[in-house]
Amino acid sequence: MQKSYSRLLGVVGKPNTGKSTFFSAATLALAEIANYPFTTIKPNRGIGYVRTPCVHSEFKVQDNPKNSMCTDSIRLIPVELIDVAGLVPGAWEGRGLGNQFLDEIRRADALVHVVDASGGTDCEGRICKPGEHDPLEDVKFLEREITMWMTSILKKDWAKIARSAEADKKGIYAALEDRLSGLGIKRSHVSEAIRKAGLNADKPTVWSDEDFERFVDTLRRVSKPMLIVANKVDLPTAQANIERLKKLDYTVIPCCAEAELALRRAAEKQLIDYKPGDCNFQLTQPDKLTPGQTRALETIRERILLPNGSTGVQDAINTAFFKLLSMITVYPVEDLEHLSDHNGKVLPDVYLVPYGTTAHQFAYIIHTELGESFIYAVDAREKRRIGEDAVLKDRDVISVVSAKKRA
Ligand SMILES: Nc1nc2c(ncn2[C@@H]2O[C@H](COP(=O)(O)OP(=O)(O)OP(=O)(O)O)[C@@H](O)[C@H]2O)c(=O)[nH]1
Ligand SMILES: [Mg+2]
Repeated sequence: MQKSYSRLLGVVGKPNTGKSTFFSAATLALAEIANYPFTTIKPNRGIGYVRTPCVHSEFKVQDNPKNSMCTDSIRLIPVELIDVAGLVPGAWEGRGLGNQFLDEIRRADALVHVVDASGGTDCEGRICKPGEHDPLEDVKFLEREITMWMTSILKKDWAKIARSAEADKKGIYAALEDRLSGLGIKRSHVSEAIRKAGLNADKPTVWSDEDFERFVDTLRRVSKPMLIVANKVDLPTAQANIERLKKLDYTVIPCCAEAELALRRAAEKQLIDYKPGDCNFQLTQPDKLTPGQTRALETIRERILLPNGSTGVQDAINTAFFKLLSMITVYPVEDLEHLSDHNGKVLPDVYLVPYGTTAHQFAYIIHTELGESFIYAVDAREKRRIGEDAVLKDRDVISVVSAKKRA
């Protein structure tokens, strides 16, 4: 498979909530998991997958995936995940393991906040009586940590930034884009945050402290969109908390990371037939399982998969890309008749691109040269030409016609 992971998902939260378990389940990379805070110190990086029904069955062709995988008509598109150390209140000013871990998520496009929904770990991740800790507090705390971290980066030269933005006509968008590019924050994020916070972009010098705080908080929401993974749903105290978490302004995904990890490992050993995100599994080699393993798998089926529809791990990754980041999948092909590339590989690649991407922008995403020599594109489903400004749709199969023949 080709290696091009342009998207990064950050797995964040306080210690001991199951971040590394979620990460391992999603990537099958080995990460240390233990029932105490700060098990993870160095961040873990690995490859997880966005799951989408492949277009090959609709077009009635056999595909030869190159930049992704396809099993049973399910396309799995690689994305990078980073599992960082747990954050404790005050991390932004150096508490716990400090803010180096916030720095690890600079490049993240979106965040998955893993919460211990059972309320069995206190605000610093120490074990407490299940139900004793309120996970809603963890959501507030994490928002504050990230906002304060961004504030600390911006605050020290804010007066200078604001003055020079007004003086040299460069404007606040360009000034902030320069200052924040290291955090993966783009000009579009800055302008959206200023608009949503209702601030005057021409006069940043007159923003009050309160305006500045509102701006940074909005910028956090816009540039690091987040969903809540309500983990440990297998524990009895989780359900009531999940209902309460759902009242917050976030997408909440009930999850049992431990169950997903067990299923993925069993599938890897070919003991069960299970794909990430499936609502059920089949035992393929029941005689190879011990009675204990069979019982554990059946418990997962009855307590997690059947009532919840899935373990939640795959849903979280898909929701991050399709909902938080509003991405779509587009399949580029060169030969329209065979839906293949120039080597005859059928539907080799699929790209995750933001909704709103035009045919011309898509050509640039495939290759700068293809963008530069773009003439028009053809929609393989409708078999018709589309112009450079045509906005692509999810599951489009597109052939770009350019002035130059691609190497
Ligand atoms: N009951 C239950 N326990 C879980 C689940 N997921 C993880 N755990 C347990 O929670 C504990 C912490 O898991 P980790 O994955 O190490 O947590 P972490 O958030 O990475 O912890 P730090 O690295 O210390 O920040 C371990 O004992 C896991 O087995 C789950 O879905 N249900
Ligand atoms: Mg960990």
